[in-house]
Amino acid sequence: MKTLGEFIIEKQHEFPHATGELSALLSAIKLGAKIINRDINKAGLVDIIGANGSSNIQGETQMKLDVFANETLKAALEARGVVAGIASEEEDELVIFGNDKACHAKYVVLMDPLDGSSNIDVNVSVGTIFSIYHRVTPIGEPISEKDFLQPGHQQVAAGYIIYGSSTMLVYTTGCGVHAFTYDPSIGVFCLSHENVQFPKFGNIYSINEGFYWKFPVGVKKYIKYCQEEDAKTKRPYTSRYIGSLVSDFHRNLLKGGIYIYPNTAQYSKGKLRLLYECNPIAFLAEQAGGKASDGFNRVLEINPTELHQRSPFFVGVKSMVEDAEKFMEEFKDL
Ligand code: P6P
Repeated sequence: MKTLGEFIIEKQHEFPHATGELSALLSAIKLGAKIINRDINKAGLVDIIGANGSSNIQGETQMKLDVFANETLKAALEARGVVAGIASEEEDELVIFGNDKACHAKYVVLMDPLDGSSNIDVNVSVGTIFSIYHRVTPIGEPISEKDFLQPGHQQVAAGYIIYGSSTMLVYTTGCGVHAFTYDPSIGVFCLSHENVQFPKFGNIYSINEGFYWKFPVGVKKYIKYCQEEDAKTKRPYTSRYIGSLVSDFHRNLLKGGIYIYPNTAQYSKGKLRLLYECNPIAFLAEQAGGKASDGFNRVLEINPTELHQRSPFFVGVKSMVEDAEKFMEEFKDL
């Protein structure tokens, strides 16, 4: 059994200019994940948090779990002194850490502290997504938005925690994708999947077909392609959609599939956030031999202009994403 901590230290030499700071950062995320995991598992036992943050059975004012997750990760990251600041789905503006180490900290972190949190009340898996960059502002100067508005290919590390039937932490530093399963009896994440790769072929497609009539024509054509009978390409594919990006991506990573959230009538630029949902998942996908695009272009090459900007997202088995892109290209003018 190899723990996440041991693995990070062991792999530290793979990371250029390894000074232990990235290891400390990943350990902060690990600590935050353990605390969030504890409270998510309790969510079924106390007065459920839900959308209104009602009080719990102890009579305390219960934070909404996604707010709690945000505060927990922020505190864990600030305490280590290796992060200059964060951007989060739960924060309208970027958060510059005030401690005196922050000005000299090397990294910035972007995160979706609890993606899919609306699923908690119905006991469906949810996740934390994180993305790590080197700051671009010189050490010693206060960071600014430009430290966060970097294209995804500049990521130093990225990953997610999935709070499901078991809790897993999956991450990459650009040297493969590695997954760790939490053992609550001893409070450690243990290496369970080293160097995870997508299967070469997949037969699962994940999309909210409720929006079918408002999808781009290329997406409609790809959905029908998935549903056609063709023994050679093992179609029809299976439709699986949990409504939790981390859960759908994790299943597709292990079993072989594609996840699509295109632009729709409600979300003209797609629903998912580029910086802390699409980019980290895209980094993992490419490291696992898969592909991630906005339907036309590589997600990791999009130059961000706003912290919370959205993007259409096609991610999964390389051949499946390429098939979908072919339909998008063929019908792009319709
Ligand atoms: P819809 C959760 O809110 C989320 O951001 C992703 O985790 C998930 O894949 C998607 O939105 C679900 O959106 O519109 O299908 O409910």
